[in-house]
Amino acid sequence: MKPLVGLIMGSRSDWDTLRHTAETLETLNVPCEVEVVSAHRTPDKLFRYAEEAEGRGIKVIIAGAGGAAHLPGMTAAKTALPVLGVPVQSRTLQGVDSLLSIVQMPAGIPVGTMAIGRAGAVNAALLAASILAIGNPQIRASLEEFRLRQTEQVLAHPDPRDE
Ligand code: RP5
Repeated sequence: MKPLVGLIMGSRSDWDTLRHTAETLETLNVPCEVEVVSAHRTPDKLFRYAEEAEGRGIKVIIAGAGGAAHLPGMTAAKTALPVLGVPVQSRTLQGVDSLLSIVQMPAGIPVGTMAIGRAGAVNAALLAASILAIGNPQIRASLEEFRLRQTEQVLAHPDPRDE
């Protein structure tokens, strides 16, 4: 299956967080490509990636980065595809730096900013799937199934003391 989501991250060290995005997309049967693309260390590659993604059939880009996290914003500046940004929890500032770098885009170039860390990584996959589901009944069905299972799981274990 041709990838519909482009999952990029600033460093291999971001994979611990962004693997939750890849795993959630896999659960939903949404094909994705995964690549390290750094705004700072490989700026030319970033431009190429953002310019070529749509032509390859990518519909949504998820970009995760930490610290001075320019990757989502710079990617969004070079493509008309929707870009979702995942702030990676940094060691020094616990990801508040990443969050503010990603969320505070000046008017004109939007980045859909998610929560810091794992929650944001999972939700980026779910939001990308929701966007894709507009024109794809299979992905819509996968999303509905995911929510149903989640609800059932909570209802099946109401006592927090149970294992
Ligand atoms: C950012 O710098 C990356 O997204 C990563 O979160 C952070 C640290 O990168 P490494 O020094 O671990 O490669 O560009």
